Amino acid sequence: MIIGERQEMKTQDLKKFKSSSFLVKSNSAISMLLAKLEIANAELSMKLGRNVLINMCGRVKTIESIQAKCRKKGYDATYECAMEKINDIIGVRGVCSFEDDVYRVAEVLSTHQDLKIIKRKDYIQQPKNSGYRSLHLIVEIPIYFQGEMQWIRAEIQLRTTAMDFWAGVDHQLRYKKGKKEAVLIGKELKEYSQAVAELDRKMVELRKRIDAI
Ligand code: 0O2
Repeated sequence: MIIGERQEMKTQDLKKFKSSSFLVKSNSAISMLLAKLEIANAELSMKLGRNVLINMCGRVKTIESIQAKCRKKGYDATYECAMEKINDIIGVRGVCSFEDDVYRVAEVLSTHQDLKIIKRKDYIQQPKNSGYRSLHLIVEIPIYFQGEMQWIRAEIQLRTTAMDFWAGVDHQLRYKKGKKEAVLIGKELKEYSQAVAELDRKMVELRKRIDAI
């Protein structure tokens, strides 16, 4: 297959993504991962005396977005290939006020025996070219369905409120890619990513001073 060649998903593959079993397993994985974030938050809140995760959410990637990612990456637009190669078909996000708490949440999750951490991508220490910053964990979680256990892959994105704000604005810009102004705005947004990193650093310092009072 030629990379970038436009491929539409066949009916049989679309059916698999729309099937009840796919949706039940995916939504179960999201519920389990959100529960894990809740538990990590409770544990850290108890220890630190403050709420650590201030927002969490989850979603199953839309079929359109799965198809677009297959096209972009040059993968076959089949159910099997997408499930094997795309890590974020199932995704949850946890948002913290402070950058050091992002790592605390990841640390607590790494102690959960029923969560396999397959890959850790630290875009906070090494931001993406766009300026995107977040900590990503590619994980597998066991899901029991119809008498069988299956490890389901998912992506956990952990970030601060400031990183989340930045990523939201950048996401809007992505839909305008190809337009002349978008390049200029992208450059400006990259500069603001550094300002966001600086703000995150200052906020941790401020919190430490508050804690010390
Ligand atoms: P969306 O918006 O979620 O549909 P790889 O794991 O290396 O095979 P992948 O999955 O592209 O490839 O990994 P990467 O780069 O870690 O990106 C995973 C997700 O992180 C993206 O999913 C986005 O949600 C988010 N992300 C990565 N880079 C950026 C960025 O520059 N800006 C913003 N706003 N988000 C980013 P999707 O499917 O690309 O997008």
